[in-house]
Amino acid sequence: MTNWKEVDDNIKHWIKEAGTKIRQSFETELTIQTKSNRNDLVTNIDKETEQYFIGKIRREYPNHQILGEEGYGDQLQSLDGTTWIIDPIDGTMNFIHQQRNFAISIGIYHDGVGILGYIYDIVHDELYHAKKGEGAFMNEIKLSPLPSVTIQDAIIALNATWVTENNRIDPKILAPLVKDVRGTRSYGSAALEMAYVASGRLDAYITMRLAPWDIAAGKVIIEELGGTVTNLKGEPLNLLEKSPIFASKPGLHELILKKYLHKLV
Ligand code: 2AM
Ligand code: CA
Repeated sequence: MTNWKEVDDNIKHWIKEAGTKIRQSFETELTIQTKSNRNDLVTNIDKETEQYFIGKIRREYPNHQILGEEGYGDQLQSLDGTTWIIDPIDGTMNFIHQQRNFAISIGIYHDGVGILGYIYDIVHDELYHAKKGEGAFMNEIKLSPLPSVTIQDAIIALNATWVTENNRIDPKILAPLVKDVRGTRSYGSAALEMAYVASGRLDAYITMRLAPWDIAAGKVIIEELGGTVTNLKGEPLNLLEKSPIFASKPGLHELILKKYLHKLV
């Protein structure tokens, strides 16, 4: 049996240590490479941070599986057993260009069920964390269950890409939502955008194609607060695949599905 309290203590310690190293890297020159396209970036710090976590996990928990964005973990066939899903830096473009608006994201699942979630905003020293059934926190502040909100009063996170010509969604579907809400924001880090839904800074977040490591932690934290994380049709996510994401306060989720997203085929 896994001692989740011990896992929680270990992760918090490792995340803070990794955060300190990342902050120190601001003083050094980054090695930057591209992956799938010229805007899909990775640095030596992304790679070193993932290797740091994997080294720690392998030593303490040799029977656990690891899925990491930079590929130093395992090739997962299923979510059976305990699985760590890690993004060493979510928002790498922001890390490189802005030195802010990026985060470490770690979710731990047992037999496919989210147990622990951590999103660490290194620059602001804000650690969002949750354990299933035991509450969600920002640092030591307990977060409140998410209340509902009307569309007119909502601030949603949405990238402008999705209301212009693109090859993932008809821009006519989300443009009316953008007009109807109080405001839109785009931070460029899925993990932080989900942490902001959890903390109430945002009311919902919609995006078209995220990987499991972008959302594994955020899903645990938001769901612990009564929020909902699905694909754009309101269906459950498969954490072994890339997927569109719709994370929201509870009542708002149904309102947006019914009024705007039902047009998706
Ligand atoms: P990353 O920085 O870890 O790559 C940017 O809008 C958000 O989308 C970030 O969370 C970013 O994560 C993620 N992202 C960028 N390119 C992606 C890709 N090709 N597949 C999945 N997620 C991606
Ligand atoms: Ca990343």
